[in-house]
Amino acid sequence: MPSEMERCIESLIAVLQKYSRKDGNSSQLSKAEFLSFMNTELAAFTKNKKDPSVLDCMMKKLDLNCDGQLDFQDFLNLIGGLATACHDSFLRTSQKRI
Ligand SMILES: [Ca+2]
Repeated sequence: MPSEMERCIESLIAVLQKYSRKDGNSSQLSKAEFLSFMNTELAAFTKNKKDPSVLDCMMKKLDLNCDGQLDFQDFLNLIGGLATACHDSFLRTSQKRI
């Protein structure tokens, strides 16, 4: 039986692959795949962003080697940043309760 952490890692890989296989390089997200991923998997985040250029900016910032594709490390940087923001928000909420 995989541990909870091992299942989380498997999930990260599975989600990336689900979107990265749609076109071009099957292990990297093109811009279209990135938009599909964000609008499906992180819809709660994207629907608050009324300016569509926010996702363009995110893609450019994440694409460190500027090849128009997001590899697994770029993807982890995105998830890490969002997870950090969620964690900070969780800490702020729990501190208010004390
Ligand atoms: Ca791809």
